[in-house]
Amino acid sequence: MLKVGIIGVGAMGTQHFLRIMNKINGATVVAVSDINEARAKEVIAPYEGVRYIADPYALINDPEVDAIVIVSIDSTHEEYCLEAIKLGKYIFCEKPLSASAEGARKVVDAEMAGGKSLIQMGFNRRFDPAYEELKALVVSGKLGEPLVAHCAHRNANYPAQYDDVVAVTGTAIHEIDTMSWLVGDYFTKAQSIFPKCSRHSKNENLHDPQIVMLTTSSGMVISCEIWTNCQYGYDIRCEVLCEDGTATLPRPARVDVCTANTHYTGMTSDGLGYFAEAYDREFQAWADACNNDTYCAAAASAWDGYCAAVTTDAVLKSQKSGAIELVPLTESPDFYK
Ligand code: ISE
Repeated sequence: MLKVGIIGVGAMGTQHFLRIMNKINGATVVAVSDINEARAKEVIAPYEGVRYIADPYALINDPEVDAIVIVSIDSTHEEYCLEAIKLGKYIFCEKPLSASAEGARKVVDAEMAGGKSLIQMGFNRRFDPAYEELKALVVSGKLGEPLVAHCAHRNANYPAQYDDVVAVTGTAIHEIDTMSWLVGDYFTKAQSIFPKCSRHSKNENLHDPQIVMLTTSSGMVISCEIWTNCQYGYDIRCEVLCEDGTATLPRPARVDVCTANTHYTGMTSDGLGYFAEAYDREFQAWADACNNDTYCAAAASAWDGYCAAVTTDAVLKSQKSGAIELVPLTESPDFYK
């Protein structure tokens, strides 16, 4: 039984805690750390034997803890990964790997120096059945070479502090990792475009929606619309244009209603619920890999986390310059192949 320690039990960390306790075979949570002690204690209260450890470093070093789940604030991911790598413990790290490409590189270098792949990144869409099907079709070559893709990532409503930086490092980063995985290529150019801003944008530091344009090393162009306060629901779209046809991500099945000369299908605003199956599958894959003392090849690695950070850095640079920025990426080192 894999004994897990979780750092951070906010909305997503709590869901990960409950998922491991109730749905994942071969894993259980033995310790939780969070700056909000009262909240952490409330989350673990119904579960016997789960300890609250105030200091995240003490949790990582705790002898009972075999593996760490990092769901704390973004700026802390890098330091907790580095500490767990020192101890050779397996890590599940929510995105981003670090707040900067430089920091992400430090983590990759430390992991390579230790000689063992320890980090699985929380890029959950790699475990979503709809995305898996789309990728399988695109890589099968049945539709010919992929040329262009259009993605949209829409959240119903975001907290007032969400700004242009988090819209990239927290939201656009999903499109960045997903598309690089889907087409099996890395990015060489990135550009940020700010269209006319919606009146629903909650502060002057958020241009909502915004467009991120990406070019891959093979020349594919990918447009990503990032809209964090679209109001109407959680909506994820992806269409890939190939030489001999197009492939589009299906939307989740919902009841189809006809009434009063209207025809509609419902939708959700809950992003965690939308991808619940993907989260379950990524955690089961992680627990199985840790229990077999191996690494889950289907998951995103620290190198993927690094590539995403280099790309988001270039997008942030373009937000300021307005220009197309180079993404300084290369093929992955052999360690990650
Ligand atoms: C959040 O962190 C997620 O991971 C969600 O999937 C995404 O939709 C949201 O924009 C992010 O803030």
